[in-house]
Amino acid sequence: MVQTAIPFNHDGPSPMTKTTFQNKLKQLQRQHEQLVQRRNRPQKNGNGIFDRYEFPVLTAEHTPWFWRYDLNPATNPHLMTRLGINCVFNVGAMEWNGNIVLMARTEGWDRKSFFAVAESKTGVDGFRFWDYPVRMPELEDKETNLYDMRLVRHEDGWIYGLFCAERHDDSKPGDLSAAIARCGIARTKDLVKWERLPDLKTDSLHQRNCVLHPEFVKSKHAFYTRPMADFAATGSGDGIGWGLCDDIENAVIGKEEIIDPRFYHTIKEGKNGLGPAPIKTKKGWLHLAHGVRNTAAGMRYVLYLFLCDLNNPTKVIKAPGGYFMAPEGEERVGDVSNVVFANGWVARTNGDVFIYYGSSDTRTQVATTTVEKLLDYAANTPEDGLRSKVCVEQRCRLIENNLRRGTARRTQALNNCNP
Ligand code: M1P
Repeated sequence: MVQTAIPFNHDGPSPMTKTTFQNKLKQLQRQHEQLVQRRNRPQKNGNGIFDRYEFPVLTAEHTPWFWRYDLNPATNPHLMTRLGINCVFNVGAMEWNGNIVLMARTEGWDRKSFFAVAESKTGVDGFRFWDYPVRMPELEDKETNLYDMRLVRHEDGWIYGLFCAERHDDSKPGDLSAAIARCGIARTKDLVKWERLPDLKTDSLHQRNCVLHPEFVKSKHAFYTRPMADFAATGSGDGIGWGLCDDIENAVIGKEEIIDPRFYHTIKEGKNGLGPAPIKTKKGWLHLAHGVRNTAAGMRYVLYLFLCDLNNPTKVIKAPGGYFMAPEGEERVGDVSNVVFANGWVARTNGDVFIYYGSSDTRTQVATTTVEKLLDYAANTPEDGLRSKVCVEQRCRLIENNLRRGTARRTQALNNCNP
């Protein structure tokens, strides 16, 4: 049988008409407005320590559509996404003229992260990005990627941003995954124009999760660090460090003191790192940090809290055991699953606290609480017993007190915890 050639049009269907283009554009704008204006409510049945919220506060879809689409029908007749955004997570945070601003780690489809500011009145919803992302100046030794900014309003009058500046490790030319993490430092007065300072110098090969203490200590700028021998491997660092530097414009830390070490069979067995800058309270410096352990399914990141002496920020005075927050529900799934990570929180003058956390390296969530509740949590949560036997005894003491007070009913005639 003779086959007749089927006419084939390589150009495919013709581009949208002007009206279809305009309609699609309007729909995009409508959907975006609905998302940004969506109200966010606390979830019911919280744990008493903090309230989670129904929706994430920032996602890739919260970025303005004009960051992602070429809106000219002549150059983008199909109204295609041109520069996609993959995720928005791990935000720095601070108060800004009565509002709350988040310095978001915004990652494109190309895997590169950059910083962008989103602002809201309420702190739990209505976050809108400023028109342009941050144009962070580069150093001569240009980094490939930057992320996880901690924003600090320092008593020297500047707002500092400390972040991870990542470069390829050129001493291993054959290994495309070999990278070096350094602590980038920049400062600003308006969050738009940034002055880049040299990266922090320490004896450690890698530095991530570095944070500037908001006050001078012994008239010097003080840094929380996280020295590691490997870019990411668990077990390659000792814990959260501390050091003073003489000159923030050329920051060098000679000696790092480990103030919060890793520990076997705890939530920070593999590695840990400080979150945002600490909140100053009457009872001490309140810290939020992340702890990592290895599992058969990969690393699990949770958040924990601790309190340091007001007059000696290197001295941990309260260390509640276990995690403060672990990933739940949809938070558990994303580009890097089973992760909660926080590098931003805001304490209002009325004592309200907004905790911003990235879930599974994909989106940004909020939880609210108060300074009073966090101090109660820090003071009254027992320390990690470090052994199952001690942990059972802690729990039995709690049970015993509750049963004795008659606030809980016995389910058994015999109290099997009593000696
Ligand atoms: O992927 C989880 C996290 O991994 C890193 O944190 P750490 O240095 O403590 O392992 C960071 O890349 C962080 O951004 C990320 O959320």
